[in-house]
Amino acid sequence: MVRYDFCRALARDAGKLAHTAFGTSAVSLKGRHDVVTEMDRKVERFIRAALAKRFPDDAIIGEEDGGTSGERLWLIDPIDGTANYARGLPRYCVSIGYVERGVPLLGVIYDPSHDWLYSAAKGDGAWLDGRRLAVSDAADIGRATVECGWSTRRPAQAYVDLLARVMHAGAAIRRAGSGALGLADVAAGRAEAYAELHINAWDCAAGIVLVTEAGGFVSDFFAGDGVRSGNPLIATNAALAGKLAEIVGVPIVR
Ligand code: LIP
Repeated sequence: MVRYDFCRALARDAGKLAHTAFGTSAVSLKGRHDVVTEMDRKVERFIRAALAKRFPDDAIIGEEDGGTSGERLWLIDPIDGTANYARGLPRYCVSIGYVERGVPLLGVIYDPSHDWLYSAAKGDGAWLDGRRLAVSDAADIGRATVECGWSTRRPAQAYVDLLARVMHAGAAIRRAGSGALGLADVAAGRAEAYAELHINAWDCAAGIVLVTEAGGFVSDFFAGDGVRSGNPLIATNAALAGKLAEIVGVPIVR
């Protein structure tokens, strides 16, 4: 598991770098409510350089500098939850996913604010540091918490309609600004589901491996052109998969 060991150490090192400018990094806008900081770009360059040196034939796609896909592909979000990071809110992470021939194999998410390292490799389980993770076993949507990720990539009304469906189903909603940490929470059983009408591959590739290795179910994010164009996403447990698929309007696979 050379790549697994390497990216766990790399995510932690990248997170330590990110935290040196927590809440103080220069901020600019890529679009409405789409924040980027100087440190986002610096951390992505740091991660790219390390991966390119160690695995020169692998492809890399990152949120800030893009890239082209390949059989061996790293998907990087240098700072997920940038809007929180920029304002000094301790809810952000480094997310590194690895996909081989279209199959998500590795996921590492590092939360520098808590020094928490989430990691998962296909077939090896999902972990928070040394603790094994498992999704919630809740089966009642009326007792569930569903994090509904949001961005301006879909119309506001579509998001409002999603919230209405989730709440009318009886669930509590959460929106905490980091899709990767929202997926880590599902893997850790801290939320029953994560749903988003559109999310990018760099945001969710690592979290998808975490959730499935923690016994959860996800929608087929990598179908079609998911790697380059993103897709809707649901991540939840077996008991609620059908209900979430109905609420969000997206089929769920394993
Ligand atoms: C985040 C994504 C997610 C969205 C958040 C935020 P970023 O990405 O993980 O899709 O719900 O609002 O956009 O921009 O912080 O890396």
